[in-house]
Amino acid sequence: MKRILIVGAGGQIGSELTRNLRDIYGDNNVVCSDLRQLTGPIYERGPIERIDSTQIMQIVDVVKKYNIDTIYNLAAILSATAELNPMLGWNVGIGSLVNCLEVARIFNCAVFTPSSIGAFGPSTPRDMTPQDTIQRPATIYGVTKVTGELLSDYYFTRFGVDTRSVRFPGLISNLTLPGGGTTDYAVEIYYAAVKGEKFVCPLKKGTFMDMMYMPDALDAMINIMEADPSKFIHRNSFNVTAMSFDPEIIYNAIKKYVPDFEMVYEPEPIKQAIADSWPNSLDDSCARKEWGWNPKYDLDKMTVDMLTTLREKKEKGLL
Ligand code: NAD
Ligand code: AKB
Repeated sequence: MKRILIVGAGGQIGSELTRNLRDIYGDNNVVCSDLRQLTGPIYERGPIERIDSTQIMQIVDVVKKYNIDTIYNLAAILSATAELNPMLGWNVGIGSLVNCLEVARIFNCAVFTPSSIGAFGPSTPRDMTPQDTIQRPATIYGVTKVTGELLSDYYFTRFGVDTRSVRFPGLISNLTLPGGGTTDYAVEIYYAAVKGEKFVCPLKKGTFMDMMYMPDALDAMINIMEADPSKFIHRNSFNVTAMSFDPEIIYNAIKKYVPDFEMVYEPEPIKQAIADSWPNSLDDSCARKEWGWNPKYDLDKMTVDMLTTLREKKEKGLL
């Protein structure tokens, strides 16, 4: 049985990954940690530790204490927030990664660190972006992601550390709100629809980006770490996607079920510039071939599930 440490477990992904990993590997085999205090039923099912992942000894102590063999490194500052404070974006993204890799090298752990569509830039082919292509991002977030991909491959080839990763698109979920990303609008639009509010869209009509529903993202993170590595040609990092849309398409998908829903456009310059530098759609055929990536949710299936779940939360007074 794996002994797993999640670093940065308090965020949009970590809150759901903690639950799913504990369902599979057992509550006491999954240690969740974050800089912030973790409270609530999902976290309290098993061990909780406070780790600032920019401090290597804090990771070392927990890895030794629980005999950890697998690290999910989720600590980062997302694209729009990092653009407002580039040094913070670099220090957290790279500090956490380097520390996790060093600890993994010394204590023989596997490491998963998500990359992003943010690892691409304006000179990358925009449509059906290939697995292996130009990566010259125009954001500090993207610079940390490309660095992370290279460092993770280096630790594998140089030291044999079992590093694996996917390039996530925007993730849509309904448990924990996203924090500071460019794709956050695609989550916020569902909350507005269910609350009966007019949605103010921070991106222009025609701004296409890849997206994915959280259940598929969780499967990606768990399946890639379980995959037979003898089939890998790539490691850090695989393109994965489930759908591509612009604000108008997701608005109309929601309007089908919420006919009086209204949206206006008020583009935010930083988010718009970031989104304009990212691909419209990814080619994820290498992930499909090398470890069986196969998402289950398209836009309509995700929309029905998001609206149902958020309406239930609203009825319980949780929205
Ligand atoms: P998030 O911002 O919701 O969560 C990040 C967590 O890291 C937070 O709980 C925060 O408290 C924690 N953290 C920050 N600094 C820390 C530190 N020094 N030590 C320990 N913890 C610290 O982010 P997320 O959406 O859950 O993303 C997780 C990872 O997935 C990041 O690497 C992100 O770049 C990547 N990713 C996310 C998306 C997405 O749409 N959510 C898409 C692509 C890639
Ligand atoms: C962001 O918008 O910063 C993230 C991402 C796609 O990496 N959601």
